[in-house]
Amino acid sequence: MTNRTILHVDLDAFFAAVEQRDRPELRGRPVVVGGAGSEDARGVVSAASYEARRFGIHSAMSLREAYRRCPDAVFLPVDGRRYQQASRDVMAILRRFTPLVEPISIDEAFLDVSASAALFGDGPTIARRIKTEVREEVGLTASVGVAGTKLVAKIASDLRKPDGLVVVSWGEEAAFLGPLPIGRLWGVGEKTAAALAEYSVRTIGDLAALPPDLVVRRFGKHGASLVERARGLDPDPVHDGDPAKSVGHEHTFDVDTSDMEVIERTLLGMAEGVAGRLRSAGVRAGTVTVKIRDDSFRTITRQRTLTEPTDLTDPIYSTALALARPEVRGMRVRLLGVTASNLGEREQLSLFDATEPRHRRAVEAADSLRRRYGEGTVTRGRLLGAGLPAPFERDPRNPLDRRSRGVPVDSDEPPADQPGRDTQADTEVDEIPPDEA
Ligand code: TTP
Ligand code: MG
Ligand code: MG
Repeated sequence: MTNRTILHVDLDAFFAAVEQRDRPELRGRPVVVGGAGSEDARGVVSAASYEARRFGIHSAMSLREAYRRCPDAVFLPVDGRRYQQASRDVMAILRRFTPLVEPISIDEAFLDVSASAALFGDGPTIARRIKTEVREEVGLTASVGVAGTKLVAKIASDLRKPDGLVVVSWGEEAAFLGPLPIGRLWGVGEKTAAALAEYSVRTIGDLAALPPDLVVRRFGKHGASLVERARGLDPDPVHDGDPAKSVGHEHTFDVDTSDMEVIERTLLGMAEGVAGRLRSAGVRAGTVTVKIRDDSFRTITRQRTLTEPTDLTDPIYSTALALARPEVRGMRVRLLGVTASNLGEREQLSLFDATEPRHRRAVEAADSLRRRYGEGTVTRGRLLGAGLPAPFERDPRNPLDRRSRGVPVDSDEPPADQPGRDTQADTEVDEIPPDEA
């Protein structure tokens, strides 16, 4: 395998750093971002500035505990929109140096700059330029790891935070990883670490030195890849583009139904859930797809490209209904699904905003109530008592939701083929997802 140059870039104390950037009086002070801010007794810490970390405050700690540790800290609510914008600004800088950018969370990404040397210089040179441009243009500091693999680059970026730059040369991976505690290796959680301790493994180097067949006997296949990683080997390439290409909900009825009222309410509930997730991700969708399965497990999908991208319930619902109505006539419906795809950033797509501002303000107020008091707080009258799993909970398996709370979505999806055109996917007869089989 040829040598690759991979960078891992991660912003420092991201949410807190954006707050300090925008309010200079907070610089140098302990800042804690989380929940709904200081009055939120049940919330948890999303981000703590490095000044706050000196008091032992860290992400996922309860706000109550954070307050106990440092009552003088400034407690601020999460303001996802500003963090998303900062995230997009940073991702745009990264794309100057290579198209091979893989965002893996709101504040971090992998870059493969192997082919960028002639234009921009070697890995460490590009890393320094990225740090400078992010500081000067976005006002944030980033820590960067440079290495021949994603695994080593990621561990390296974390090592000298904040404002760090750690370079691991080709061939030095195992030596670099060796002295680090075993818990830093991907795939080693508390349980694996405890089990490895029985073999006196405390550092990554201890694991690399174990006979592989012993590890495989104890940990199976997982063990083999653990040893590989401990030796610095990680063939995973940088995946460009955005894995989050769509947002969808499906609902399987307890009893198959041909009741049009039930079908409509279900589509409405799903459209509402999909639209809410689009808004929380700061994206709009250009295409709506419905999926319909009947009692004999025949499944069809129908798709339509919207005349204008949207993140609102009504256009998604009316499109889904128009697509579903002719199909479900006389059918006993077992499952319905609504998916929005062809995603693009809000700013990019809306050359002009056709939505009445007052309506949008109402929608945003409802979103903020839901964020504060739970998904079920604001529901359309029509959905009350519908017996639906009301909130259509967020799905952590979906990359959009997995990266929730200010999700970075940098969709490179090309524009829709032809506005208003319907496309019909083939009928699949035998596809039964595992949860239904
Ligand atoms: P991280 O990169 O894990 O943390 P960080 O940027 O705050 O601090 P550093 O990288 O310097 O160690 O996460 C990025 C953002 O994601 C973080 O600022 C807030 C958010 N986040 C949460 O909301 N909850 C969490 O539990 C974590 C870990 C992060
Ligand atoms: Mg970070
Ligand atoms: Mg991060």
